[in-house]
Amino acid sequence: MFNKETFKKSVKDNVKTLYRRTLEEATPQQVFQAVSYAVKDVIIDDWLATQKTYEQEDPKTVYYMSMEFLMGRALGNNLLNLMAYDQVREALEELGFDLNAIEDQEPDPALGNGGLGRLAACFLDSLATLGYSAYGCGIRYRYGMFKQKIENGYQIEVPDQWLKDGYPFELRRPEYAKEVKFGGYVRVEMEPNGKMKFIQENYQSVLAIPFDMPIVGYNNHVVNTLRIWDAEAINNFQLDKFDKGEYHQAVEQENLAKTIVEVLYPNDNHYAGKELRLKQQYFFISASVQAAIEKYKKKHSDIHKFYEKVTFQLNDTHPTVAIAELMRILMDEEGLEWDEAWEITTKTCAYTNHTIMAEALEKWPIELFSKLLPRIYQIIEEINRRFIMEIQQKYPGNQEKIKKMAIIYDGQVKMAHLAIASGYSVNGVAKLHTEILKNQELKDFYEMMPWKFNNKTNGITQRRFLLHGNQPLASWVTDHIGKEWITDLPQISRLKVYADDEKAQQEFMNIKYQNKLRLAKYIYEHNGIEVDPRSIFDVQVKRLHEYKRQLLNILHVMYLYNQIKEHPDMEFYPRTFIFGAKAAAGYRRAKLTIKLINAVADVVNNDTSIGGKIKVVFIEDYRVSNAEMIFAAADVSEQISTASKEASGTSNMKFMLNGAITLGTMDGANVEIVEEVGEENAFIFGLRSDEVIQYEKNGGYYPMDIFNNDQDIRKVLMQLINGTYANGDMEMFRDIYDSLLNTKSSERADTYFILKDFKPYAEAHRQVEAAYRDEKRWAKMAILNTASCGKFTSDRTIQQYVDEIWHLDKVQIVTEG
Ligand code: 26Y
Repeated sequence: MFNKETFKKSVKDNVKTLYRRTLEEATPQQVFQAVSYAVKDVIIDDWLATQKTYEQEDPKTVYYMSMEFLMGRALGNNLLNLMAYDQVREALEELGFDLNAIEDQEPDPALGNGGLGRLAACFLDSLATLGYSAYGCGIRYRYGMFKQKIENGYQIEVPDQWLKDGYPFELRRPEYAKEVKFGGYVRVEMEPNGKMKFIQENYQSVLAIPFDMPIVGYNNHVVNTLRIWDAEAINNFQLDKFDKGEYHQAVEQENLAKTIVEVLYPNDNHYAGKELRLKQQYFFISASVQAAIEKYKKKHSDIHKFYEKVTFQLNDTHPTVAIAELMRILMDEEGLEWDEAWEITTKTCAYTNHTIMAEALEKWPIELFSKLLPRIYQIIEEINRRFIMEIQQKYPGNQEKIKKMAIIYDGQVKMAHLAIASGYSVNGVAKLHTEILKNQELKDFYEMMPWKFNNKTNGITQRRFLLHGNQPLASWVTDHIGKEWITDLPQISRLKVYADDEKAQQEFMNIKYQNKLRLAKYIYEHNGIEVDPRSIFDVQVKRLHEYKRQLLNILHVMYLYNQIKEHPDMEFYPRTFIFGAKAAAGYRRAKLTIKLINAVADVVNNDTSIGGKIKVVFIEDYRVSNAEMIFAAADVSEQISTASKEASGTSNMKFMLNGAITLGTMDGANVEIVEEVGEENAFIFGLRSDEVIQYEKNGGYYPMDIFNNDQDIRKVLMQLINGTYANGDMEMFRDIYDSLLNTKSSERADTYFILKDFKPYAEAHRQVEAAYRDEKRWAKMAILNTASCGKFTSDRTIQQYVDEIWHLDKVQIVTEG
């Protein structure tokens, strides 16, 4: 149990032992470290108790395999889940410190890109809170997602040195190290009993060292583990190798270990085919699968029943080599026959698909794959051979099917096909997404194996994104309906009775105003821009990608600005357009879009003639920690992806939870958000997914018609190439102009239907403005959004994974005191 005085003493002692200083002499970072070690001390007891309970009760365990875990800061969240936040705040006050300021000292662990990585983090929070035995398995990247600096309007990537002061919430576990082998060749030996034995030889090895991070459940003493793997050279440089002529191999092994976990690939939804990425994948998967089997064997003698106690969830195709690695260990090390190993593997592995865009699909060239992972490749070849036989049996003589469905085809290993053929479950992440998978992208697979396909609409944890991120609103909600929403979000619908209550409306909007003030202050401090907290805060924060259409948003801002300049007396409710987005380092058009946003901001923000009616803000280095504050302050949530392209989206849910109103297309989970809150409490516009798909089948549409017929749009587009936002430089934004209209390039003009949706988007914005002018109407809509978000808790999502895919056993932790 938590004790304030013991805690204070522990903080003081930690500063002394860690830094040989008194609290008064310690730097803020040192205080953060000392506080965090004191918190870790409290966590450790529950961590031990949890692991002991798991040992005794032996529940089925899910291993959530993911290249990405976008955790965000741990200190505040851990304190809330431990129910110790207020006491620690008081304790620190008594010591002369402000908990918020100490929380701000924590690096923001960003071992992920965007939605997929953050989903993994929300899932871990829900698994622990619901009392399920779970491991997160990932990579301990030395450098996580880069820090973004904006210089002269351009994005600059700066390395994220999140480990430079040491990370207090991790625990190194060298006793669980595993060897991972790359390259070489496979020698086949015949055993006396006539069995074939496959031996990898002349390989390079890396030692995988696990670091464990505690995942604290809310108010239940459950502490699960996120296990991320670091790489070390297997035997420190051996001089004698020099004499044996193995000098090169020794150096290479050393280098491999150093580079393998060096950095997270900053690509989101875009496959680049880099060999190092495949090394990363096999590295953490081999170590994780070995660890899972070792743990299972400690308690169980019959490996055939592995799947009764263990399940692997593959977060997209990135961890899909787990299928072949499990087969390898079961056959080559446990001595099982193919059929036995196959039964276990196909009952253990399940796959989540997060995208339907072709450019995000992982396909490895055979050459590269078989050289790096010779034994794994053999196994995949055999899986492929048998799978093709199955296809032939089901569709005799149908070569088309084989061409479309084979795992290995055209010189490539197709990871999605491997995952679907070998797993017991394939799920999409929102209703619409799953339907598109079944009826379009994965149609052939669905027809052959319909029972594998299911939907699990994404969710988010209300504990980080309301309880921690928006404490004033969290308290208000609790004051009105009690605190059950913290672990049972659908309870939040009990706020609906307050939607028309004037006092409640005022309180709700006043909290929003306070949060807007907080964000305005942050913007002033970081951007030097003064924004009016009474203006509409219209926010789009997410990775920068063409399909997410930040370009549509900023083109519309350019249009509004033209309108105000042309009609200075027109009615206009002041608006603050807030953007936050990182672009993949090599994604030129995305980076140019950031420049455009900043260029428009420069012109508009400094034009005194418009009397501050529009402000444009690009928030530098959008990440989990500032996201929490941004959601809390938003009035309007921009969710404007081209319909059919956004698998789910999850920021849409975080905005809704915080009382922002969705301005969006009928895409991803927006569809379900509208279903929950009602169409009258959202602003929906644009092409529907079936319309987009239809256009695509017909080779697109003619944006030039729109350009020719609409002078407002034409004016905005011309401003891209007449230097309006580029100090007279007519070339700076030409690529963007070309992408929308051009017929000369190989890509289709306006692939993402920006011009097609432009006018409907502008109309939706006019409706937003009208609704906002009516204060009561807006307050009601805002309350109803918060009150209707119950479905979008990751607790619900996880419960569905448990009930319909994993079938885990629930556990209760009994503690003394
Ligand atoms: C192959 C590779 C470079 C790659 C790396 C990262 C491919 C994809 C990704 C990340 C994908 C991602 O974040 N997808 C998002 O997953 C969210 C959680 O399911 C969805 O809400 C969101 O719509 C989807 O874009």
